[in-house]
Amino acid sequence: MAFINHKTKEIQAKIVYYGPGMGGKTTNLEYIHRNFRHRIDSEMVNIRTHGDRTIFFDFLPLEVGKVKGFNIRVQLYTVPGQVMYDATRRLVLKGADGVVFVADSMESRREKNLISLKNLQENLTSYKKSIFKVPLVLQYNKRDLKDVPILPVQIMEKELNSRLKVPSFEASALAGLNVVATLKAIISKTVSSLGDALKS
Ligand SMILES: Nc1nc2c(ncn2[C@@H]2O[C@H](COP(=O)(O)OP(=O)(O)O)[C@@H](O)[C@H]2O)c(=O)[nH]1
Ligand SMILES: [Mg+2]
Repeated sequence: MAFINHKTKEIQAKIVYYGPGMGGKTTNLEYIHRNFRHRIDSEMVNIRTHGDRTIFFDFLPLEVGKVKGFNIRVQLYTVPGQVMYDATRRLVLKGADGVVFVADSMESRREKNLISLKNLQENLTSYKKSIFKVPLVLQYNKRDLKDVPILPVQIMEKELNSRLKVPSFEASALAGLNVVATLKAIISKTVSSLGDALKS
């Protein structure tokens, strides 16, 4: 559950970018940081974990405004992708209010996407959360690639999203295609789920 400050009337929500290593999570956040600098009130914090990067920074989305008199502040995080960093990954996932799963469209990463999605499910389960209930969107990244084979979107939908049935976006984090659409979708899902939680 998000951090609620009753004094300042502020809710701090945590959104985590998850997915296989090298899929484009950090590139998503770098694009957001570059293009929304005026709305970001902290410098990008960049923690190196032996070559991989776990990044987080505060983000204050305008569209969200208030929910029940509370200002919503969103923090975006990425996790390290490599299998060996599962402990770090699980720690970053802790308390996540929303998750973006960044899948790699490269054919050669097909299996890696499946393994990572399964790992997300297991790590959510370890926090007694269900992948079917957590606010989640999928991003099929690297659609811009021309020199290497990429998977048709229909196949990615079938393999990754046939049971989840969450919003999905074809994207290029490198070119900035649908990076913001992905972000808006997860913010909207996260905020409405927080709104529901506040009601109950
Ligand atoms: N062609 C292409 N390359 C990308 C895209 N997104 C990320 N990359 C590249 O993929 C590599 C891994 O990206 P990174 O964001 O560090 O992946 P992460 O491990 O998921 O954080 C880098 O060389 C990026 O430049 C994309 O949309 N298109
Ligand atoms: Mg990264």
